[in-house]
Amino acid sequence: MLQTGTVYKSTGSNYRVKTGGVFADCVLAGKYRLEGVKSTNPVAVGDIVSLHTGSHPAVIEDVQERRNYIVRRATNLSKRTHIIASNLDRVMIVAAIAKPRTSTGFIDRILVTCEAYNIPAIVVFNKSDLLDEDEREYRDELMAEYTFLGYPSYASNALTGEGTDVLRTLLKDQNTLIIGHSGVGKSSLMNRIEPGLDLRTQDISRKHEKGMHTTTFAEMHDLSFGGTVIDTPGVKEFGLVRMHDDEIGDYFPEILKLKAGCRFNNCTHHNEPGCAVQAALEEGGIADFRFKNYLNILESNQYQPWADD
Ligand SMILES: Nc1nc2c(ncn2[C@@H]2O[C@H](COP(=O)(O)OP(=O)(O)OP(=O)(O)O)[C@@H](O)[C@H]2O)c(=O)[nH]1
Ligand SMILES: [Mg+2]
Ligand SMILES: [Zn+2]
Repeated sequence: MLQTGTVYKSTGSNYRVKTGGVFADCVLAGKYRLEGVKSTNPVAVGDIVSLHTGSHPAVIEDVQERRNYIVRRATNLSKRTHIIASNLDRVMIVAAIAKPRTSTGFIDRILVTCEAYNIPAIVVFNKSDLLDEDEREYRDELMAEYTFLGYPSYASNALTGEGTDVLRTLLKDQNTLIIGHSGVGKSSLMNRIEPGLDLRTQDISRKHEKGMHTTTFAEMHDLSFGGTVIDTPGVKEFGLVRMHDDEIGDYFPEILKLKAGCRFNNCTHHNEPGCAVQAALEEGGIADFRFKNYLNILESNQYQPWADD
């Protein structure tokens, strides 16, 4: 019998799919194993699939077209892409100013990907208890800028629960992807918001072991108050897929807004004459760090292989 279900977890060879209120362990039909060339994972968490439940394990026969997805290159300069999750209502980037530090370059690469698929994004600066006065001031500046740009930003402390009430209201009845570096407290935050989840978090005694991921696979969890969250293993870098040079600015809302004033309609706002973005930059109308991150993405874009080469 063919049933429809949602992928909650994938280990690469096995899939946990929720169908009709129960979970089924599944494998992929052969055709997907052959087709999975461009993407390292033809089936991702969040996918809606058709499955045969008559056999053990059940077999995933088909994947419905994705409403949207978050993709990154599997490794640096790799043509292969990895779909982190699909069919999302929101992306929640969890960042930390320190221990471990999250750069704005990393945040902005994820935001560019969210913009490309029109997925609303928020930024949560966790570990607020670890900040000194200067760091707190810096954090507040970043929060104000991102909120101004349309990415509401929040401060939190997963150990005390400070700042988590508002996050709970944002997660309610939505499918939210949680993403960020390893150790920023993604799983700890989820445990605070929904104590029943009881996700594994990093042992304090292991905190200096680099490259250790406490969460090892992306996994979707139901929230008792409605909605789902997808907790993911920390990502060190977020490799973008290749874009057209003059497309990148469209994924920076403040640049997109000015683009109509540029002399050339394919302006990359780099060194073209009559550029409205350059003019705004000189007058302080665009945050320096955002423009720097834009230029970095523009500059590295030429070295990226097209995903579908
Ligand atoms: N001081 C402080 N420590 C925190 C906070 N949030 C989490 N931690 C600690 O930071 C460590 C990492 O937390 P995790 O929740 O495992 O981090 P993660 O982002 O899920 O990491 P990965 O699963 O590896 O991607 C744990 O020891 C937590 O107890 C916070 O707000 N303040
Ligand atoms: Mg985790
Ligand atoms: Zn321009």
